[in-house]
Amino acid sequence: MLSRAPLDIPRLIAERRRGYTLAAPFYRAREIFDLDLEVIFGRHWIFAGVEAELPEPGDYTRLDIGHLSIVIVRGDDGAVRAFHNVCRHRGARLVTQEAGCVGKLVCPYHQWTYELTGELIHASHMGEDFDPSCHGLKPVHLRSIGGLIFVCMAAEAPADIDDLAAVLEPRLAPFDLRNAKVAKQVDLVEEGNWKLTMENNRECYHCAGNHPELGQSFNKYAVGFVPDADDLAGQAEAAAYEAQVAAQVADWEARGFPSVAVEHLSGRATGFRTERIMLDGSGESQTLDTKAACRKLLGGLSDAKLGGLHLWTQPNSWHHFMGDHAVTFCAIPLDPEHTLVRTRWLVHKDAVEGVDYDLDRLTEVWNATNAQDAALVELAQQGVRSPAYEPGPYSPLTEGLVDQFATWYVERLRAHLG
Ligand code: 3BY
Ligand code: FES
Ligand code: FE
Repeated sequence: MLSRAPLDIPRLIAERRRGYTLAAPFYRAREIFDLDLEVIFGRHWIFAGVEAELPEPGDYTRLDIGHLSIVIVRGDDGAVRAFHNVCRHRGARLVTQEAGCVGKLVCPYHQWTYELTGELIHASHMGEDFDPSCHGLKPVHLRSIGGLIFVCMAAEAPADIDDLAAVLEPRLAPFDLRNAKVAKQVDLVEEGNWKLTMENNRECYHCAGNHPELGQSFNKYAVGFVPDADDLAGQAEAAAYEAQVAAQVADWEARGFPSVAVEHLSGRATGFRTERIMLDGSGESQTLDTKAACRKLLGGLSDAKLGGLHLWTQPNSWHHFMGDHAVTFCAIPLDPEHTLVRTRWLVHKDAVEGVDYDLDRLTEVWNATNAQDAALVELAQQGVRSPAYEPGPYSPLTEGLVDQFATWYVERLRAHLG
């Protein structure tokens, strides 16, 4: 049998050069994938979904990340909680459906029954000495920030989630996402490592060549493009755009919509970046004609021309919040070379399909863009499988956020390994 020396992960981490893509094993090796689950997904705040998918008490969703499985459920008191999806009897998987609505959580194996608060309320034949109060479901940390659900499976969760909450709550408040509804959810499995999915998301270097639909609603300058030093026409165009942005941002801020960029992407456990960017055309939405896709605006908004509030979080999400709808994206590693990208489109809870919005029009830009991104991620994965692959340089002009992602990732592994 062929034997292979174990991967020297600390050496691979030490050898990572800032400004360069990661070495191939980071995108391929089972050992590193397992470490990613343990350290990155097991100990950091992960974007898990939205409150809007759990409108009623008893509504739950299951989220599997590798061998980790959690259930997120709304209690009778209206609070949303998360638990490890592991029965406290003999450890069976408790919730087997992806989503549903229940009165109690009942284990299919021997019917141990848990309250929606995790408390064990029924376990037959366990004898007199059995103490149900010691056998409640194991809780998972959960924070809802403006209706976005973040979970952390570590015993002690990183405290800097507070910074994300402080920045984001006021930005998201006008959209009232807790009372929105999920108009559509689409799951897409990308044929690539989760880090290639995230790297692809963190740059728009690829947008001009690949995203004609997305290109209708925002241009390269809106997402960090910087022209080369000798491109004088580009420099002038960028300067004109910057002036327009400054005026627009000042107007938004004056009207009570925080918009300036806030960036804490690396050097901390809970990395994030947010900025309200200008949209092209009528400036309302990421639709083919740049006009609102939903007639009923989110929250109590009266003006759709609010640009797009972007949010990027390490390690696994990105979002666009507009006056008429919001789109959230959640990346979940499936195995070293496959990643689930779950996209949710949110509209006002009273918006009626076919009356206030047309589902195809609402979803067409990002359905097209996601398919294009999936094809690019697959190409990248195919490339890193070749022995000819070696870490390549990120563009200092347009791929700064990609470098921040890779840097954050390596920092977190380094912090864990000591
Ligand atoms: O969704 C994003 O945030 C980035 C920027 C534009 C393209 N890309 C998918
Ligand atoms: Fe759940 Fe037995 S394993 S009731
Ligand atoms: Fe893309």
